Amino acid sequence: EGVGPQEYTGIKIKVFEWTEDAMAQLEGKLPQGANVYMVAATLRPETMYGQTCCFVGPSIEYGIFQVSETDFYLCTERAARNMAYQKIFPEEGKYPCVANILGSALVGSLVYAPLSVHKSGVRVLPMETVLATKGTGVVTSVPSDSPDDYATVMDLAKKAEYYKIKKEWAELEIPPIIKTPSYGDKTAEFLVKKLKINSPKDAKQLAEAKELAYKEGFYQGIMLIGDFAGEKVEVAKPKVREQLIKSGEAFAYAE
Ligand code: A2H
Repeated sequence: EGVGPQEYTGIKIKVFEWTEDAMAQLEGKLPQGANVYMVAATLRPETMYGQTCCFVGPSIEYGIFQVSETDFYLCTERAARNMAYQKIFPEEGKYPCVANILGSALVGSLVYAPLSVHKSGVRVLPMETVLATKGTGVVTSVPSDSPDDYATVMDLAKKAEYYKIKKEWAELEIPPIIKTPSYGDKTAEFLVKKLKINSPKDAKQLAEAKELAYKEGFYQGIMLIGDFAGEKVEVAKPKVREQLIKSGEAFAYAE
């Protein structure tokens, strides 16, 4: 990536229904009433209204790390270690792990994505292209504005049986979040079609789409939803980030 640190927003996505598989693996490892948050690293906090699912790498190993008496973060160990040097855990350099779990065991869990229009929750779904070496290993899905996310949800819906998921989990409504002069109000869909992207594995075209979407969204985009509707993305982005951090639904995370 570019020079200097990447300033992510760590979005706290609370688990409120584990899969049976996850429940069996976590049995006895979490205290009664524990809050577990999957932490998704994003560069686009202003798009969080459009979250439709939460991606994990099915073969990535995650840890569950204790941040307070009652609260736990689910992410890669690598990310937890970084967080421990950014005052995210109470004791500098410490990130107590209470359990490990494979991404595939989390697929199907019901989670609450802050700010999302889908208030009754979204599902954890598999994304093969999640890198264990970047961010937290958890990626929140915003198919209106991320070409990767759009290509992935389309593929998941098309091959639901193969992925062992319910088709409808990948087919939550995609609300328009940002409008731009070149791509309309569904930037990702527009670019995926324009660049003839057929699969989440079309890495080269997706990289191009990502670049175009980011530039146009950031410099030309206007918010269509939320407290900053009508404002430029450039202006709204730090405001949405601040709001999420103030409400305790997110924190700053750099790497
Ligand atoms: B972004 P950079 Cl709406 N593996 O968030 C693969 N992708 C990852 C990841 C990982 N381990 N960790 C984070 N990401 C994704 C929103 C979004 C993002 C939108 C549009 C573009 C976009 C919703 N998904 O990213 O390599 C996350 O997806 C394109 C720049 O560190 C994160 O922001 O530059 C972004 O990639 C971080 O990518």
